[in-house]
Amino acid sequence: MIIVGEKINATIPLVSTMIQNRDAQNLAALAQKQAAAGADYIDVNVAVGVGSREDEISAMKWAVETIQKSVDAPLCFDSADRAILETALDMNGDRFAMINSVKAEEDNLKEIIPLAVHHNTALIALAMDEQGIPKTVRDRLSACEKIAKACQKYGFSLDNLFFDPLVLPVSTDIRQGRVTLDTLTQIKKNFSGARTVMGLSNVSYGLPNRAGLNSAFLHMAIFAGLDAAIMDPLDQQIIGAVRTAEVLAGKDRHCRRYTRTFRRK
Ligand code: THG
Repeated sequence: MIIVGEKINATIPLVSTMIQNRDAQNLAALAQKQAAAGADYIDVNVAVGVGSREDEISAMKWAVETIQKSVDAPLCFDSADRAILETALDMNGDRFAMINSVKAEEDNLKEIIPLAVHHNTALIALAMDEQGIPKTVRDRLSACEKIAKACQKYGFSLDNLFFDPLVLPVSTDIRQGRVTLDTLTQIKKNFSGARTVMGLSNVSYGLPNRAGLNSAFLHMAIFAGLDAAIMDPLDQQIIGAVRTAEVLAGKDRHCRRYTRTFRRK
């Protein structure tokens, strides 16, 4: 499984402060710790929510420069704003990267997919459209269909696409766990070559025993065809769940990663 480390995200108060203070030492450490814990990509979201778009552009430039100096892992640029993504990709240079994300909305597809083509990146596509996150599997698949058509139109290979079925809290709608899992299954069935990714922790929002729920959901999702997860690689319980699921789903030859993870303890 591909692990995208989620910790460099301005919605986390300590990280927001780091970004605003241009605290390079702690930001670099956060990138290094995630890479050492097994993150294949480092997600980068610098939208602190105060200041102008120019401020966010300047924060992204600084963050990419700082993180690149400290880790070799490719970065996953997390923004809905084309200007921010463009800045990040220009700073990123020749290194491989991932764009997070595009959705099934005409203007957004037209802005983001050509950017991914131009910079030869991987791309996360959200199973949603201009009206938001659909409640049903069928409508989420329609959004994916629209995105796949746009990829074909702009010459972006599905081999570099990661569909995100989207995760909503089961505390507000008990059907949502199944909707995500069934959407995953359908995506793998309908779009050959495309891979899947999701942000894990939203499922357990508002409930106790979050790590337990997140781990169980990860097991089910890997069985349904999940290829990548945006998650906290510093959380030992979740990393344990990843390695355990890989073994049981037949995705860890000779149980190597599993043994390496649990022998150390
Ligand atoms: N899909 C895609 N991108 C996404 C999401 C998704 N990007 C944002 C988000 N969802 C995933 N990223 C985060 C980042 C931080 C936290 C949650 C999701 C977070 N972290 C707390 C912390 O580190 O302090 C707590 C971590 C925990 O308890 O597990 O809240 O769905 N494409």
